[in-house]
Amino acid sequence: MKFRIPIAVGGALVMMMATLVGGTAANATPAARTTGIGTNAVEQYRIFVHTANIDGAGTDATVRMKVYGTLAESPGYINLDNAADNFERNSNDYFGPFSWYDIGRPDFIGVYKGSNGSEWYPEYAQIYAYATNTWYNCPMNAYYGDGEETRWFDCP
Ligand SMILES: [Ca+2]
Ligand SMILES: [Ca+2]
Repeated sequence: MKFRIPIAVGGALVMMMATLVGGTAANATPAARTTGIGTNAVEQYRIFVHTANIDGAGTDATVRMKVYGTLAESPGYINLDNAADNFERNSNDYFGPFSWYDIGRPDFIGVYKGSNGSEWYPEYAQIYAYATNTWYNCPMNAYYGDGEETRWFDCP
């Protein structure tokens, strides 16, 4: 797991300290819609996951994802679920849109799989940022066993 040290200059440091005292902006749930690009602006994102076309790759387990960006992080681990039977073999699952404080460029993701479903083999995930109209690719090619597990993947 990687940790980032925020670089603050002058007033930005004061604002950051105020944010830390008053509540963590990066972890609060944004109320507003898109207001522009930059720290503390609220942006919209979508999450895409492709499960591999391999025998037994699909699962019904709970899956959650946290997106770590160059500016901030998604507000905790986002539960990835919709009306479809998600994370089946060779399936494409789209989630969102989600409103988060601007995370900058997606850097890496943390992906949690619960123990309430069988093993899972996701091939890759993509994070879509409406602000830049860009899909950011995060290769996974990871095998999750039956148990509860969190793994991290770069979005190069
Ligand atoms: Ca499923
Ligand atoms: Ca579902």
